[in-house]
Formats: sequence, structure tokens, C-alpha cells
Amino acid sequence: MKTLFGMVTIFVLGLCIVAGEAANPGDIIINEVMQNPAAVSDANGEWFELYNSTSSDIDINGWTIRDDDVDSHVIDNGGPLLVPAKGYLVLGNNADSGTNGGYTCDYSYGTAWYLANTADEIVLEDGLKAEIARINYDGGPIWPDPTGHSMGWTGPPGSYDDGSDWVEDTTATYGDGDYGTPGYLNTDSTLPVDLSYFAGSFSAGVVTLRWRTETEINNMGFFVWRAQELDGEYQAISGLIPGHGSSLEPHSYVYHDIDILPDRTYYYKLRQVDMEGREIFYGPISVFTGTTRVDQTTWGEIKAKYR
Ligand SMILES: [Ca+2]
Ligand SMILES: [Ca+2]
Ligand SMILES: [Ca+2]
Ligand SMILES: [Ca+2]
Repeated sequence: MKTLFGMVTIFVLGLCIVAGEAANPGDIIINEVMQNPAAVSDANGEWFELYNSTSSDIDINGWTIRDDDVDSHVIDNGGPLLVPAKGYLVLGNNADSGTNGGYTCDYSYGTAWYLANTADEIVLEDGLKAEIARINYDGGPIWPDPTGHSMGWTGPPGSYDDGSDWVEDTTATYGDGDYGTPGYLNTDSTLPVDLSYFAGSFSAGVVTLRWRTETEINNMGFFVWRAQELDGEYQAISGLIPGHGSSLEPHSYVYHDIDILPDRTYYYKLRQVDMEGREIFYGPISVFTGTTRVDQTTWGEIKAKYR
């Protein structure tokens, strides 16, 4: 029975929405847009990023990107173009990272498709011409109107086309110096939780992990992952530790790990999952299960890597 369950699980995880099959609005999100690069010309450096909110890879080969005017392009990758489950894909007008501002372009739609610097639309239709994703940015009244900075969606789920939920990236630079996160998580503003503390201690045969959030947005909760080497294989050791959904109040969490051996160093990460299935890992921190205290990594040290 266990084997059967395992096979079923593998089968389900292996599912992929292929071109021509129906997808649902919200499965793919238009997550970030660089409509007005500054480090390179617009003709060389426009791009936008898709995010797959589902647990299955989605093949967008044969899908259409268009606006409400003249831009229209059928994606022809010569084969599957997968947006990975819970992952990103970047489309741009120039796949040459030597001249496009220095990002990795997963698919180039070519130079006959434009992102206006004022108002424009990005519409994504699946192989059945059903509209899966859309944004209508306005060039200023409500949406950001950046130059040399991308604008990124910050949630909550369902607000994909709400300009007040899009913010200019002022944190992360790429390639030649423009701001944006093509191909990976949008910057701070999108972090679903503001984690202010994460530390572990050992006492009386128990490792105690404590962490604290200052704010939470659509936080379903946390899983504790552990490895026995810093770069080792991390595995979940807890069930879901429920979060507080959306909250502007601080919240403290604690988890006790009793499945430990003495005189070992254990490495812990927090896997935070939001209501839409997005996930972020925090850590690792280390805890030594010996009688003498040794150096332990603190959240303050590792947080510096994220900010
Ligand atoms: Ca432009
Ligand atoms: Ca420009
Ligand atoms: Ca356009
Ligand atoms: Ca991004």
C-alpha cells in the first residue's frame, strides 16, 4: 500500500500541463516587468517574468503573448517551454546577456513586441486562447512608472492586475546595474513574512528553535528542515507549524527537536509557505548538541545575506 501511494504521488507530481490543455487564470502570474531599462536601450533590454503558482510544470509553448493593440506573438520554442512548478521564467526581446543588460533570458519573443514605458498591457493566453494572465499597467497614476528599475507584483493572491500591489524594485541589481530580479523571487517587498529572529539552543537533550515574525502576509506556516552538514541534504522534520495568515502583529514560534544525538552539529532551515503555495527558505542556523557551547550561527548573521 505504501508503495502504491508512493507511485501515485510520483505520478501526480509528474503531471505537466501541456500546450493545448486548459490552464486556469492564476496558474501563471505575470510577476515582474522591466518595461524601461536604463543600462541598455529598451530595444535590447525589455523583459518580463512569469511565475508558476501550481505544483506542476506548465508548458507555455504555443501560448500567445499580446497586448490590446498591435503586439501579438505566439511562443514557438521549437519544443516545450516549461515554467517550473513554483518557479520562474523570463521572456525578453533579446536573449543575448552580453547586450540585454546582463540577465538570463529564457525565451526571446524578438524585437517586434514592445513594452511601452507609459501604459501597456501584457496578456497571456494558453493554447486554447483562454486568458490566463493579464496586467494593464498605466504608467503612473496607480502603477509604478520606473526607469532602470523593474516593477514587481507583491500580492495578495488575486490582485495580479492591481497596480497598487506592484512596487518598483529599489534593492536588487542585476548585470549592468539596472534593478530587478529576473528569474527569481522579487525583493524584500514581496517577502510574505518579516522574520526578525531565528535561533536555536540545546539543553537537556532537546534542541529548541525559536523564531519571530514582525508581519505576515498570507502565511500558511512553517516547516522545520534539518541536515547534518551545512551543505548537506535538508529534510523536513516537522509537520506544518501554522502561521497567522495576514497579521501586522509580532508572533513568536517554537519547535523542539528531540530526535538528536549528543555532540553533533545540526543545521536547521525554516521553510515558509504562503497561502498560494509559494515557499521561501530561511537559514540555515546551526546548533551543537554538546555540553560545551560552540559558535552558533545567529539569524542576524544570515539575515545579512538576504537583505
Ligand atoms: Ca519600453
Ligand atoms: Ca529606457
Ligand atoms: Ca505593448
Ligand atoms: Ca523576480
